[in-house]
Amino acid sequence: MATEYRFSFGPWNIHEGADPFGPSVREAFDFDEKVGFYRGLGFVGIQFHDDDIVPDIDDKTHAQLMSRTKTVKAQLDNHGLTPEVVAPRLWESPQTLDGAYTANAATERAYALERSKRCVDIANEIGCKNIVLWLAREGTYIRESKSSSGAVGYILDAINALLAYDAEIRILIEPKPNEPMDIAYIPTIGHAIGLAYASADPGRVGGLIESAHAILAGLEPSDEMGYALYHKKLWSVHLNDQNGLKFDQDKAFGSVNLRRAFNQVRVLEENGYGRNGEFVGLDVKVMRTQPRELSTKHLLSSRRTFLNLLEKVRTYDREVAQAFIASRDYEGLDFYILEHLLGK
Ligand code: 3MF
Ligand code: MG
Repeated sequence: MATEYRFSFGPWNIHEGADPFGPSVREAFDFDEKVGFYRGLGFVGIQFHDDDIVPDIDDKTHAQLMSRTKTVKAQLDNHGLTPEVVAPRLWESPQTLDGAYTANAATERAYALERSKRCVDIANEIGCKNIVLWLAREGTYIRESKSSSGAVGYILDAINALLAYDAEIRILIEPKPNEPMDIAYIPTIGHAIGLAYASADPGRVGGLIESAHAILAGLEPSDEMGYALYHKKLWSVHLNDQNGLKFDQDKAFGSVNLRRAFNQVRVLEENGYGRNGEFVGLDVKVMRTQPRELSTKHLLSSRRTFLNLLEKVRTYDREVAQAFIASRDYEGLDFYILEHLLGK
């Protein structure tokens, strides 16, 4: 039976176009409008930051968090949407200037853990077991400011504390090698999976791979995915594209390198990704030049590109490929794939 893929994105993927050099260029869609777009674009899953669900979390009581979460849950039910993941936003508070779990100040590390526990409470209330940790500020601008070995211990302590806080949640580490930090402590999926095995409950710690983050680490995203799939730890993906080593671009999936995108789809498909309920998540940004009423096209096209490439994965002739492999004619295989992708 062919996998029926389910797709997700986060509300931040519909945005106003601000970048570090210029302000917003489009009026925002409010959250209610955004949740209304999902089904029409072909998406059934929604990714969240904790404060996408409850704005200004730090100023609210537990009762207020739960009440706002219930409202959002009702909206999701109305639209037939599943909350795929919830991620604590640990990079905007004045208390995470020096990192979150790895801040040098104990009070700041305590804040980060407390905020993460609130994220778990929100996830529970909305009916989601997947907590994503994008370790945005766990790293350094200069090496001498922290202990790199000690930092690993701090991150692991936080993960273990969250596993102990809730017996059901799973933690998905989303590695990224840089930005906002000069250098991050958990730059690749190999690092993340090392932490998973060192944790108090390895079966509940896995990863989320973003294509652009792997590319920024100088790595091939499909191989990174294969590595995590072997360990049965690829629990989500953020598909997108990236034009070389520069700022994190979050371009539409396949828009820079179609063959690299083809190989991500191939590895997911060949390893049964999605059969245990995993979503095909996107993390894409629309171009700053795009008019507001056309500012969801990157989502539509990224999903369509996945499906178009899926057809290419399902229709390339394995016997032909196998014959090239058996005779070690990789030049032949290379050209066969190119012609297949070009529809020849
Ligand atoms: C940063 C990212 C983030 C994370 C998101 C979920 C804005 O490079 O990719 O998206 O995916 O915060 O943790
Ligand atoms: Mg991402």
